[in-house]
Amino acid sequence: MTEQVTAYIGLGSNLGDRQRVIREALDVLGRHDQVDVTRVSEIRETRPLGPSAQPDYLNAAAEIQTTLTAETLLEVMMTTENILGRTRRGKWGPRTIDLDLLLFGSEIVHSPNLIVPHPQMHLRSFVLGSLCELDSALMHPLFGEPVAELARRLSGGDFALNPMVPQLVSIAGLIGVGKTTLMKRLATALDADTALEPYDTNPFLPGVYAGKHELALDSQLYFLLNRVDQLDPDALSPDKVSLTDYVFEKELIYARRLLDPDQLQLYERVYRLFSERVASPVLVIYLDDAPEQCLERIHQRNRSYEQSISLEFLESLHREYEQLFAGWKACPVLRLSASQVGLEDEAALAHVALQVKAYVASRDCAVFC
Ligand code: A4P
Ligand code: MG
Repeated sequence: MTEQVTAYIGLGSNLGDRQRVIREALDVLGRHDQVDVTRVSEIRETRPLGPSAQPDYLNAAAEIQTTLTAETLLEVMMTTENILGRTRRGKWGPRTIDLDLLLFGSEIVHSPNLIVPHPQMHLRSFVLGSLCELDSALMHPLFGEPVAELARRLSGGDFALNPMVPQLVSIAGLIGVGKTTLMKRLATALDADTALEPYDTNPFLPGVYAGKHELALDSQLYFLLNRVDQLDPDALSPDKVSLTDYVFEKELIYARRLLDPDQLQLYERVYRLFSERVASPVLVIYLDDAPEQCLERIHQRNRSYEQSISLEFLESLHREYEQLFAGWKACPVLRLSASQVGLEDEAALAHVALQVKAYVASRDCAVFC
């Protein structure tokens, strides 16, 4: 018999008497003499992740104490599913009961039958919400982050790893915050492709910064078309992670700041046409810092045409970025403060790289993808 461990199990049902099946699953688990069900979250109704033509789910999470090993616990969970007459229609199709082993103490397991922590729990609000209810400070042992932080990154959404789309990770944040530096360092750590912001090839940009307002539309269109080329799904690697040091939506933020109303109207029409063609990121890294700090870096790096940028301009951009990511539903947002990933801090970078890997699909994630 092994030492007592606190583990967390996710329960889901979207066929039959969902409430009753979840209660029965908890009863059956609790009757095992090496399993104690100590706490159960609320049972909540959730929209199906995956094929949408199936009934809504009921989901919950349970905290248990057990002296079983993780492997044996999984067997007990599968037997429980069978006792309850689990039926399942296809991969990610409707099922009477599904039991997932989410966490097993702080153990990290990677065997052919079992992966713990559950490899997609950090992508699912319906899992993290229930865990937060039980203990929002509960640590995810691989991420070294509390489940409340992982939940915040999802803004209530549920996501799935999908190796069939480009694994685009976009880094966003203010001018001078350190996006490009972070991108290059991450590219090495992840063996990723990069697409650099074409700021130094934009022939109109120095003029715009120097106050030539009539060049603003040209400059914005130049950036837009470059990004459309870079984010063409067919141009992005099917095998590697692709990193960019911008999000496509940034273009609208800048356009609203820099264009007059007639220019903006025209620009928005072009923007909308192209926005449907570009790849969406599977993860955004929002690198944040105080506008004052960014201005200091802009002065330090001393690109002549940037020296007229004011603190007010950076502050208003900052507000726009905050607003953009407060309501961002398209993918998880990993928020980092620039001081967290300091230039020389290799351990901090490795920690970020490890987390990024968990949000991108790889060819070897066949069990769960
Ligand atoms: N396996 C490996 N690690 C684990 C683990 N930590 N917990 C292996 C459980 N099983 C694990 O599982 C397939 C194999 O995964 C098992 O043989 C086990 O050895 P399964 O339960 O037989 O298959 P499944 O449930 O069809 O697939 P999977 O990948 O478990 O699906 P999920 O992740 O459970 O997703 N939407 C909402 N709103 N709520 C839901 O609960 N659930 C799913 C299914 C889809 N959409 C949903 C929900
Ligand atoms: Mg399952």
